[in-house]
Amino acid sequence: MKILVTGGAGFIGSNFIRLMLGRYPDYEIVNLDKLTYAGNLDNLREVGEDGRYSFIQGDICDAETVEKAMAGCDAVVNFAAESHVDRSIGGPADFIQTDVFGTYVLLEAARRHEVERYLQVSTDEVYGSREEGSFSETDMLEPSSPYSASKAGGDMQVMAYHTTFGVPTLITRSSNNFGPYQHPEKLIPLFVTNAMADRELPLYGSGTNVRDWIYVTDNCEGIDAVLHKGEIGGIYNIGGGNERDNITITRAILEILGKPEELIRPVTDRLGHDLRYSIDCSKAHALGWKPAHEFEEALALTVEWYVDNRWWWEKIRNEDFEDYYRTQYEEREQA
Ligand code: NAD
Ligand code: TDX
Repeated sequence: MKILVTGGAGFIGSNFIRLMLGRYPDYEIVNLDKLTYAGNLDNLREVGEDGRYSFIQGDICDAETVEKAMAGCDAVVNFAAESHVDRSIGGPADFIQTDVFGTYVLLEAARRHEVERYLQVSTDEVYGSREEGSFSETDMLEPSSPYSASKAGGDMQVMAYHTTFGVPTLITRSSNNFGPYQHPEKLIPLFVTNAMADRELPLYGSGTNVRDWIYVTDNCEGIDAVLHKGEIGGIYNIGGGNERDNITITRAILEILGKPEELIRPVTDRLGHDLRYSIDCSKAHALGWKPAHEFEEALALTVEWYVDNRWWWEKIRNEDFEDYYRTQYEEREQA
């Protein structure tokens, strides 16, 4: 099988490429990635020399580039997206462009190339927040942020291309991923790398917002299961079953690193901050997939990875990142 992976230089996409090349000796992977601030070829150092892997730098919104990249591919797995909620609040345009329009460009090409499978990597955030119970795949979408609204827009295009044009689509909606190669703008790597430098941990609002955390390779295995065994036209929730509030995660990180709780700094809340995400994953479980990692152990492994791989994140936490960070937190304090 030859798979076009888009956004493969990001956090989850790079973990997925590694998994697929390791698991399927006769598969080929074409990675199409724009290399935005979030794309990083360091994430794929080990596979760069593999003859079954090729890389194209390009934008999924550019029909000509997509056309060339998809030639000869049997399947498409779309990870490419603007993915950070806080950035979407600061500027939604890139989110609508990539997450909605880019998805449309890929679907058009998938339709023309008659690919066997088009898998859209989506998120549990499209359902919105709920205080009790869990969302199933048939629940309505009530996104809260420009990010989740853009992802929902992408999902809707995917569903329409299946119904109208018969494109063989699949959608996975996963919960919050964590693990190696996650950009330090996101909660866990931000707090780990801040705490390592004895910097404060900016915890939004009351710290009681709940996310369901999944170790990244468990999500990648879920995507693999859906790609190979999912019912065409189907949507599959992929969750870790690890609901934790942010203050619990923060304390756990400090404990692993042996740092004091005085580093926790409550800051003004994120606008439109969803209180709780929760998904029912019985459909994905019925495919034979289950997450393999126990949360506390996987968190400790993740912290250890950031401790051992300063070379990776110190390049990313550069001047541009520190400028972004200052704007984020200065604005929060002033609010
Ligand atoms: P990421 O931000 O780490 O990576 C995104 C990648 O997409 C980057 O390599 C970037 O360069 C690339 N990209 C962005 N715009 C592009 C464009 N126009 N053309 C080509 N490439 C482009 O994101 P991630 O955390 O790895 O998330 C991957 C996917 O999974 C996203 O679709 C995201 O919405 C979804 N998702 C993420 C999580 C999570 O917890 N991280 C949870 C659920 C779903
Ligand atoms: O500095 C912070 N302080 C803080 O309290 C940051 C960056 C986050 N938070 C809170 C906000 C959330 O409640 O931590 C929680 C997790 O935040 P993020 O890491 O930004 O993730 P989230 O907003 O939940 O979205 C993530 O999971 C779903 C990904 O970024 C999305 O791409 C994915 O769809």
